[in-house]
Amino acid sequence: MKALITGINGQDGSFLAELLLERGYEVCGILKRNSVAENQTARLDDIFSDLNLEYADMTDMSSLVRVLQLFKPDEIYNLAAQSHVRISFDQPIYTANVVALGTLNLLEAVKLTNKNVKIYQASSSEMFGNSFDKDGYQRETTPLKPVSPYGCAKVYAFNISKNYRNSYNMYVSNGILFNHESPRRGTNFVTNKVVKEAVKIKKGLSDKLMLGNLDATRDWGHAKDYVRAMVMILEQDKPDDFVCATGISHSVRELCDYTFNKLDLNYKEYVRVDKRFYRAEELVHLKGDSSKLKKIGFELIYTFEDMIDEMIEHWINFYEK
Ligand code: NAP
Ligand code: F7E
Repeated sequence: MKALITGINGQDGSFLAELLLERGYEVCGILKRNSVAENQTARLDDIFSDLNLEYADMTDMSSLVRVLQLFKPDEIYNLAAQSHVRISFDQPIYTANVVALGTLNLLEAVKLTNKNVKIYQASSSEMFGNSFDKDGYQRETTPLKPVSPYGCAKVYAFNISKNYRNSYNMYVSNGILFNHESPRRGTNFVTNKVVKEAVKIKKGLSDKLMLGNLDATRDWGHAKDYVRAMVMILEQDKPDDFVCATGISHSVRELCDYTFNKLDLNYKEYVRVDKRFYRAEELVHLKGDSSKLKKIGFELIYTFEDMIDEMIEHWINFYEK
C-alpha cells in the first residue's frame, strides 16, 4: 500500500508516517518550499531515508496533480494546514487558501487523476465553535458554529469533502479530532508552551510565563493515539465521519497547575495574563464524545497526565543536553 501525507513534517504527519512505515506502507509526502530546508524536516530525522518527499503546495493544484501522477497513492491523509487558531485571525485569507481551497484543490486533483483513492480529511473540533449538546459534549451531530477564520475554513473543507463523497462517489472520510499534543507539538500551542516555559523557570532560565485565556477548557489527547484513529477510519469499508476525543476536559489554568506542581512550583507565582494571546472571538469549551469511533474498535492508550509527564521529560532532557 502507498500512502501520501500532506503536512508530513507537522506533528501528526511525522507520527503518522512512522506508524504507516511500521505497518509496511510505502510513504510519500509533500513539503512546501521553506528557506531553511533542514529546519523543516526536523520531525522526520529518524525516518528521512525511508520517505519519498516532493515539493508541492496545497495552494498550487498543478503541484498536487504532479505528485499524484508521480506517486499513484492508494490512500491520502490530508493533514496540511495553517493550523494555529490565533494566527488565523492575523492571516485569514492565507488560512482559507490553504485549509479550505487547498482541500478543494486536492479533491479536484484526485477526481481528475484517480477517483478510487481513499482520502482522510483532517477536520477539527474548532468547527464546533461555542456549540455543544445539552449534556456538554460535542459529537458528529452537534451543529457547527465556528468562531475563528481557521474554524470557518475547516467547516468549508469538511462540507466540500462530504460533497465530493456524495456527488462523485469518492471515498472521503473526516476525522473530527479534538486537541492532541506531544513533545513534537509547535511551542506556540498552549500545552507545549506551558511545559517548555515551566521547565525553563525550574532551570532558572526564565522567571515568567505570559498566557492568554486561562479559563478556556480543552479536551486534550495524545497525537500518537490520534494518528491510530486516522488509520482506523480509512480501514472502514465505507467512508464516514468520526469524532476523536478523550471525553475529559481541562482548563488552561488546570494545565498550568498540573505542570508547575510536577516541577514543585506554584504556577500562581509565575503565570501572567497578556491580552496579546487572547483571540478576537474565543472558543470557551471543548469536550468530545467518541462513542462512534469506539464502536469501530478505537481505544486510547495515553491519559492527559501521561502526555504532560512525557512532555516535561522531553524539555528537561532538552535543557540538560
Ligand atoms: P502542524 O504541526 O501545524 O502541521 C501542519 C503541516 O501542514 C506542516 O507540515 C506544514 O508545513 C504543512 N503546511 C502548511 N501549509 C501548507 C501548504 N500551503 N502546503 C503544504 N503543506 C502545508 O499541525 P498538526 O497538529 O500536525 O495537525 C495536522 C492536521 O490536523 C492539520 O490539518 C490541523 O489543522 C488538523 N488538526 C489538528 C489538531 C491538533 O490538535 N493537533 C486537531 C484537529 C485537527 P510547514 O511546517 O513546512 O509549514
Ligand atoms: O489553544 C488558550 C487558547 O493554541 C488552546 C490547533 O491544533 O486545536 C488547536 O487549536 C487554548 C485556547 O489550541 C494561550 O485561547 C491561553 O483556548 O493550544 P491552542 P487551539 O486554539 O484549541 C484545534 C482542535 C485545532 O484544530 C487547531 O489546529 O489555550 N491559551 N493562553 C493559549 N493558547 C496559545 N496558543 N497560547 C497562549 O499563550
